[in-house]
Parts: sequence; C-alpha cells; structure tokens
Amino acid sequence: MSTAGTALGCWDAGVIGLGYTGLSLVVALAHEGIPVTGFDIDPAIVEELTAGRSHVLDVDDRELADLAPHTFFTTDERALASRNVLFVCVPTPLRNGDEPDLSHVEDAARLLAGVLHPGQVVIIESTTHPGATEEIILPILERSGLVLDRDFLLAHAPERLDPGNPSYRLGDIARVVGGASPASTAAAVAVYRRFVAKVHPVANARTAEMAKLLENSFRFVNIALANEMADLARHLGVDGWEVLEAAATKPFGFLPFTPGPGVGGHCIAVDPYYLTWSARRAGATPALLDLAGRVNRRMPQVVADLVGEALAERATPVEGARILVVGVAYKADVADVRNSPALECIRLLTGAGADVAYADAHVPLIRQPGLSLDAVPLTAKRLAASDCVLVLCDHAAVNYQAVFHHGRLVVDARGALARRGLRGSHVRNL
Ligand code: SAJ
Repeated sequence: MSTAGTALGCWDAGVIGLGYTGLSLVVALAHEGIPVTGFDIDPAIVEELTAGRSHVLDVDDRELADLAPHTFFTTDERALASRNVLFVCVPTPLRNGDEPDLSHVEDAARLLAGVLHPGQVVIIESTTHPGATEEIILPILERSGLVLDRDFLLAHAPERLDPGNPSYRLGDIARVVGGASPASTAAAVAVYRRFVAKVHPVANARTAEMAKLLENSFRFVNIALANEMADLARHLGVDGWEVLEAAATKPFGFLPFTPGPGVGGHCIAVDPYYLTWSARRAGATPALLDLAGRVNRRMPQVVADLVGEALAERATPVEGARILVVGVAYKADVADVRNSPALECIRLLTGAGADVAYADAHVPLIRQPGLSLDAVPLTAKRLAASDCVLVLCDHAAVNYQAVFHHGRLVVDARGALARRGLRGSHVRNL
C-alpha cells in the first residue's frame, strides 16, 4: 500500500489556481527549492506568469524572475499527474449574497480526479465550510477509482495571507492543518513543515475549515462593533475616533478595529456567510453573525446618508451635487475592488442624482455592472470644485493635507484625516 504520507521526503508540487493565494504559494515553495507546476484555467494568467509578469499585488515581477528553474506555469492539467503534492487555491465566493459557492473547488476536484495517481497528497487551501473537504471534495476525488489512504491523501489547510501586508511572509504565518484521515493529517503536516515555521495539526479537515471561519468571523463581528460604536458616538456627541484612540491604549484585552463604509474583499466579506449557512443547515442560529452582517452591509447607506445630511446643512441637495470620492479599493494600499463597499456608496449617491467622480491611484478604472468610471487625478482644483469630498479608502499615498485644505466639505468614512490630526468644522467623520 503506497501512500504519499509514508513516501514524503523529497517531493514536488502542483498549485491549482494562481490568484493571490496560489501564486504566493508557488513563490514560497520555489524559494524552498521545491519544483512547482502552477496550473490555472485562464490562459492569459499562465501566459503573463510565463512571461514573468505578476498580476498579484504581493508578488512582484522580480520575484517571478527569481523562481527556481523547475517552476513553470500551464493550463494543461496532465502536468499535475506527476506532482506529489497538489494544492487547491481557487476562489470560494458567495452565491445569492449569502450562500457558499464551491463550484470552482468542485471543478478543481473533478479536474484532479482525472489525473490523480497513487501516492499523491491533495491539500485544499481555499476557504470552505465545515465538512466540505470530507463530504464534497473527497467523493469527487474517489470517482477516480482511487481510495483515500490506500491510494491518496486529502487535507485542508486554510490559506492565511493578509493582502498588501508586507510584515508577514507566507512561511512565517502559522498554518492549521487537518486531514480527511489521520494519515492525511500527518502527510500535510510534513508538507507544510518543509516551508512554514509553525504547523498546527487538528483532528480533521472540518476542524481546520471551522478554524479559518472563526478567524475571519472574529474580524467581521468586531468590525460591526466598530461601525456600531461610530454610530453611537455620533448620536452621543463624542468624537468616535478619539474614543477609539483612547480605548486602544489599553495594553490587554482590547483590539482596535475601525469603522468604515463596510466590509469588502474576498475573505471577511464572504467567509462568515460560509459559517452562517452551515450553522443554519445544522439547525443552529448564528444570531450574532447575522446581526454583524446586517450592521456591516448597512454601512454604505449610512455613509450616503451622512453625505446627504452634510450637504443639506449647506443647503445643497444630493441631486446634482459634485462628489469626489477618494479611494475605491476595498481596503488601503491594495488595487482590489472586489466587494468594495465604496462601489455601493457610489451607486447609492449616483442613484440619488449626485455627479460622482473618484480618485484612486491604485484603481485606474471601474467596470462593474451598472458602474463604469475612470479615475480622475486628485488635484487642488478638483477638490475645491467639489460640493463634497468623500474618503472611502485610506490609501497611505494620498495627500490628506490637500484634501483638508482644498475640500470645502469632507466626509471621511475612514478616519484618514482624524488620524492625522486634521479636524475642522468642514470635516464630518463617520
Ligand atoms: N475593515 C474595517 N475595519 C477594520 C478592519 C477591516 O472596516 O477594523 C474592512 C476593510 O476595509 C476591508 C475588510 O474589512 O474592506 C477586510 O479587511 P481585512 O483587513 O480583514 O483585509 P483582508 O480581507 O484583505 O485580509 C484578511 C486578513 N486580514 C488580516 O488579518 C488583517 C485575514 O483576515 C485573512 O488572513 C485574509 O483576509 C484571508 O485571506 O482570509
């Protein structure tokens, strides 16, 4: 009986899905001298990567050029058949707003079932709901006729990256690993110990899936608390940012989360709904997560209302108001607009008749259903000509002094000015 778990020593890898998770993993493996085949269904991605051009913020072209000579990119899944360890790093978005969409993971599992060979280890890094690896992915892989443990091993090791955060290299971030069988756990632990400093094995794959959802639900709920606290501070006549700054001086038992226009991105905005969907299906009631979702998803409307109130105080109707949005990415210093709450804010204000433009050096254009805008330069003239400047993403490179001095009315949904000591009667904070 040959399983990769016993044969693991010198191994090579295949990575399925070359987005920010998969490509970061290819680079981390290659840096350890592990031969890597990067697979993606999108020929354009494979072509760009083969030409040494990265489409991922945290992987620059120089890093691609430095990849070991045994790293190559392909759209041909047959190249995966000879690799010992196969990592699945494909997107797991939502369907209908709050249901897991595992279609990409299922497609990847079907593709692997077509090339699976005895001795291989399959590791799912994509975020899934508790039970998905063992109850959905394993049966698809076993349609190959191969059998778990006898022929192949399967584990879940949720990715843990913070896009745009240079402080943590992939290899420095502890990893949770749980197998569909004990032998799978052991093999996956051996795999990650090759390139990750700390590996934390758990009982099974569903435990690893649940750990990831807790991590991101923790952020989701605390962001909702920050958003609610901002609302309470406004009603109670205190400066919410000053309150937050003060509370953050507590050296223990407190983590500062900041209010904002809502929760964007492809993780925090998504993963908690994998948990609520699973919970309800199991007969549980995720009341706190549901409430946090309602609080966070209301924020674009809260921001749009704040703009309306601020304009009304200056006898300016939203209809026809010239609004300049500063920052549309889902968070600071990234170029990603997936699920960005800024887009919903723009839709709401445009829907109310405002004339909205945006400036964001990271995002040259927006092409979304019902929203097509090109970025404008952030100039003193444009700031002064706007009825309202609306800060929706606090990129570090923005000249907030200019926003403060040239903006006649500034609504700041990120505390970008307050955190820089820029306070004035013409500035309204979330
Ligand atoms: N946000 C707030 N207030 C906060 C923190 C975040 O409004 O206090 C908003 C952000 O603006 C953004 C969204 O929430 O729209 C998500 O922010 P994030 O900082 O969690 O960013 P992500 O989703 O790119 O990265 C997260 C990781 N972030 C951190 O650990 C800081 C982490 O939760 C996951 O490892 C990663 O996603 C993932 O891949 O799951």
